[in-house]
Amino acid sequence: MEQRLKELEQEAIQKVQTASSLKELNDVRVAYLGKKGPITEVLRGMGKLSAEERPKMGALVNEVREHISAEIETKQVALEEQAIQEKLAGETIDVTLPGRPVKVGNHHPLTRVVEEVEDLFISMGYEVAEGPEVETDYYNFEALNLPKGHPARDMQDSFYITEEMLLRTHTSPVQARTMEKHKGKGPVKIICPGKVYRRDSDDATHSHQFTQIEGLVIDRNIQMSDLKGTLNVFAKKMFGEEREIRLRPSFFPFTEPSVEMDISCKICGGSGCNVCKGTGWIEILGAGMVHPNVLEMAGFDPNEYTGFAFGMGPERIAMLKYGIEDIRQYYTNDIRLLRQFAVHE
Ligand code: FA5
Repeated sequence: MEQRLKELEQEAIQKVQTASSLKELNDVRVAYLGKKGPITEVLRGMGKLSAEERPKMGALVNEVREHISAEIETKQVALEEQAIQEKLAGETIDVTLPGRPVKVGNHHPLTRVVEEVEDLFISMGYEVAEGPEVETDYYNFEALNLPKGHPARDMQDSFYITEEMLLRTHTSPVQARTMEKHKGKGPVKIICPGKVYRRDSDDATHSHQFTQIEGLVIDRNIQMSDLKGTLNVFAKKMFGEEREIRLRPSFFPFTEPSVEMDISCKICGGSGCNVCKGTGWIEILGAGMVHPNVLEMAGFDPNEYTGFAFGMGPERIAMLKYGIEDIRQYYTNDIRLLRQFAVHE
């Protein structure tokens, strides 16, 4: 029996020493020291021993069990330490490695132009106003001196939703809405960027959905010279100090007089080229003095107040600024075009 115990001790200790994980070690513990293990088995056979041998053998069994337990404990500490070291090694960070480059998005060229125009006008005391894209016939046309059946409605072919509702064809309805809110009291100084929709056939310079930025100023003694001065500041800030502007007579039912503004061609400096079709000038916006009928319909007294308004197409402006040749490039979202506008700051 003593011999058998010694063998079991040797065997168990060898297995403890070769255990490579805490689980394996626990399996050894259960196998040798557990209730169904061989040592317990030996204890059970002690009944057959003589009275003198029994305490001797009992002491030996305890000694073997303690020895195996002590070995297991020592191994357990070693395995736990090893596990910690492995975990630490796995989590080591090499702080000297170069960082992984983070791909940063950038603003769409149209967003950039809109924000640039907004910032400029905010710096001149304007507020940014907004209005709905699904608009009533009243604000899109009637409140702008374009009653039903007016021939000038044909200038802006429209997407109607019902008889009275349509997708706005320009940002000018925001003028009428803002003036109404002021209840006949000036001053009003707003800029209004937004999407507009027209039943135009898409080509290099036309889109059925595009962007406009509207400007409106109403106060006492506002004159055409204020409009011209404002547009001059705008043109020079957006396109450069050397650029000239030219106002040409035009027609809009909601302004009187009405003008279109041209800017001197950046490419040829005014001498005439393909881009400006040989004229030296490129048209970028429509503008004029707010029509007295429009003031009156919105609750302003035209004898007390005057104002000017303008509406520009940021697509056209961004084309000129960045040399984009086809308006459709804004909407196809080709990442190669967009990447050219990455700002590295
Ligand atoms: C208007 O829409 C007037 N509401 C502008 C205005 C406001 C005049 C206030 C007076 C006072 P017009 O239809 O010309 O005007 O459009 C203005 C600008 O929108 C044009 O100069 C052009 O840059 C742009 N635009 C017009 N149609 C399209 C289109 N289909 N695609 C892209 N841009 C367009």
